[in-house]
Parts: sequence; structure tokens; C-alpha cells
Amino acid sequence: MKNATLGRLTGAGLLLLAGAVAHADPCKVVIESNDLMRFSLHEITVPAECVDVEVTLKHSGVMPAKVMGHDWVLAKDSDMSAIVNAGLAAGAARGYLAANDNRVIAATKIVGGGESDTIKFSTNALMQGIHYVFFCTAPGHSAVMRGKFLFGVTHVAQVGNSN
Ligand SMILES: [Cu+2]
Repeated sequence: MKNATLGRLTGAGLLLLAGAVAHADPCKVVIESNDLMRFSLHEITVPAECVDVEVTLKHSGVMPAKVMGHDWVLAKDSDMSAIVNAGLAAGAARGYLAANDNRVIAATKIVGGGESDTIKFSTNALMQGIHYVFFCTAPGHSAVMRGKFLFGVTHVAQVGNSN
């Protein structure tokens, strides 16, 4: 009896602890999208200490993926237009992403209302000081569904302050 109670308490404590750590982990990003063609974040910063980055894209709307689907794609700023155009050519059946596009650093699948997708990628592919962007490749969406992705921002901020 005593042991069972202790076990339950310990379990609850561990769950609380795990929740707090997950919330504070700067290497885990949650971004929402919606029926109004918007991302909830315009800038994502990831410290250089992150070995991997986990990104969860949620769709908080109700419209289906065919009508208002979104994905989250990470690339160099200079590659965005080409990736979006190649995605358009690939079409809806391929989730508006060309197959094996090596300019894409990371990408979720397209999600519709109520859905989400989580991806994890290594920061080995990222260099500090390079301007990365995240965006949605659904037709026309990247005009508004885009933001800055900063890796190793602590260093960048220090450089900025000295100017
Ligand atoms: Cu979109």
C-alpha cells in the first residue's frame, strides 16, 4: 500500500518535471498556423548549443489541408523562391515540395485544421551567421507565411550590440 502510493507520487513528479523541461528546452519549437494563412511566429531563434532542433507545426484552424494546408520549410533566404517555385511545379500530390530538393534543410508535411507534424533535424547543416528563413510552400502562402530563423543568435546579438 505504502509503496504503491509512493510510486504514484514519484510518477506524477517525474511527469511534472518532464513537462517543465520540455517547455524550457530552446531546441524544441512549436509553431502554429491557422485558417487565416498565418504562422504564430515571425522569428525563431535556436541557440548554437542545440545538437538537434525539433519543430512541431500545428494547424489550429478547421479548414482541410486541400483548402488551407500548411507546411514548415527551412532553407537559406537565397533559396526560398526557387524552392517555392519547384514546389508549385511538384503540386499538391507531392505536398508542394519537389522530391529530393537538397536546398531544403528541413520540412514538415502539409497539415490541415486540427493536425500537426513534428520533425527533428541536426544543426550540423546550419552555420552561424547565415540568414535562414522558414516558410510555407502552399501556393501563394510564402508571401505572408514566412519568418527569420536564427541559429546561434547569442553570438549575433553580441556583435550587434557592439555596433
Ligand atoms: Cu500555408
